Amino acid sequence: MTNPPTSFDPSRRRVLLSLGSGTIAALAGCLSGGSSSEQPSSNASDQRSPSPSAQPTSTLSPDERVRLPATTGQVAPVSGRSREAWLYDGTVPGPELRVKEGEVLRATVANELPERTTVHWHGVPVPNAMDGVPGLTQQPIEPGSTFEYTFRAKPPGTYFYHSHAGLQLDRGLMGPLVIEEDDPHVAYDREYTLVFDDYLPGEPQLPDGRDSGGAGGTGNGGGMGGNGMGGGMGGSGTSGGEGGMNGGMMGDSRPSYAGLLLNGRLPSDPPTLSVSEGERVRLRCINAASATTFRVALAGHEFRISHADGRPVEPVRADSFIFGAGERYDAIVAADSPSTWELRAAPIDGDEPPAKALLAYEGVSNGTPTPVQSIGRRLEYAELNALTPIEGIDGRPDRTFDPTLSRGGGRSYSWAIDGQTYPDADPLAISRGEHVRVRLANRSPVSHPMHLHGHFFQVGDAVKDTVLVPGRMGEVTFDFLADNPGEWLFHCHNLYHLHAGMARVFEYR
Ligand SMILES: [Cu+2]
Repeated sequence: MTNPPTSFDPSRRRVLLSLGSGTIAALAGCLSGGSSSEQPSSNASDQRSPSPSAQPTSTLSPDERVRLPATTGQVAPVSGRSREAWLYDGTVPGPELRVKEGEVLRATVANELPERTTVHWHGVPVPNAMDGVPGLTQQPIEPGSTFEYTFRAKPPGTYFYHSHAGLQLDRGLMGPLVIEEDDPHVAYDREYTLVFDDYLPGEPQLPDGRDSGGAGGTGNGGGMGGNGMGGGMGGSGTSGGEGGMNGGMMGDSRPSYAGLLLNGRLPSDPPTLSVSEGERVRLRCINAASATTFRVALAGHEFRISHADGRPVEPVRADSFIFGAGERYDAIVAADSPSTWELRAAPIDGDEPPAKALLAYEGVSNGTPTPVQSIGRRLEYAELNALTPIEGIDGRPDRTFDPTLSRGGGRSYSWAIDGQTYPDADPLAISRGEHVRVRLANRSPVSHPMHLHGHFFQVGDAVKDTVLVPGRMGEVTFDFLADNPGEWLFHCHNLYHLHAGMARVFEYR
């Protein structure tokens, strides 16, 4: 059904995928689907407080079905030091889900965890009832229960899926989702999916010791209090509070991680990306970390950035790029330098050793890999030109918001948008069809990767769903079209900031 890119060998690619992301596509069954274009209907008439029986039913018949068990299990990125993690289908990252654009995906999530959970399809503008925000778009899935997420996979692009309950993402509950293009605008011979992550053994906690809060912390309202033991973040004992920047960025924004992972592996045991001389390789880079911004560079090669957050851009050359939690970049690499080279992803705000992969040419003896010598020329947002800009947002916006991003007040660790900490925050009311402008101003010293559910937005000439707002008075303006009614979370994708209140809801019917 799809026309593969020139010189593209699907059978070969499938094998490579198993090397690339740790697991092969786990899509099982392939019912020929009806192609009704309706969105799934929902019996959740009041989505603000979904009823326990609000399992949305879908009139879409699936082309692809996958069962996605969420379980506890063991991971051992460092051999001999196995630790408990929470996993989709037993792996970190979870299985790569692949569908063709326009197909209907049905994912049956089976909750075999000790806590309630949900799954969010990051970046995909799904119907609201499929968006996976507990207490907002659905009741969380109880332990021992299942939930069927059904949606039409479009537009094509590189996405990921992850738990949206509490701090579960930082236990390992995430995996890549690829919606394949019928007609890619760039040619390539093979591809790899690269999932960047920060590895935290044990249970995540807010720095003031509050626990992970189950499904409640990201939407169930109130009651964020807790009595956890000591801070899991930074090790600096930061107790939050206004202006309480003790501990600096480490204590303020991210835990002290045990390591940084690329496709589930520490830099001491990097995954190998095999290539042949003359090939063009597509790298689908996903920042699935909970709190880490990475700088990514590849020794001896230039990136040709082809997609930002899944959306096609005019290919732009860069030696490195920086991406925050939730962002994705696809890059084409011309394999024209036979040797073994290091791909390196260094944390911007941390001191863990960079995550690594090796680009290894077939037929070339594996000598010592050449490390990244310099970061060279870095990709800037201003260089991204979307091939398909968002229609309907020319000219003056119908509505403009000017939210500030800052630490919350009070004694507990909190983060605020316009001084309010979610869920104790006013919804942002908009109307269907409106052109909405959001002018973000960052009044904190740390950067915030801000993510909007259910919509892409235009930022400069790029079309994205997550944008990094720099610290120290950084400002970013984006525009979106209100074309997908519902209640949509808008939040910082630093999991600890989100859980400490840095979220709002855009709502419209
Ligand atoms: Cu943030």
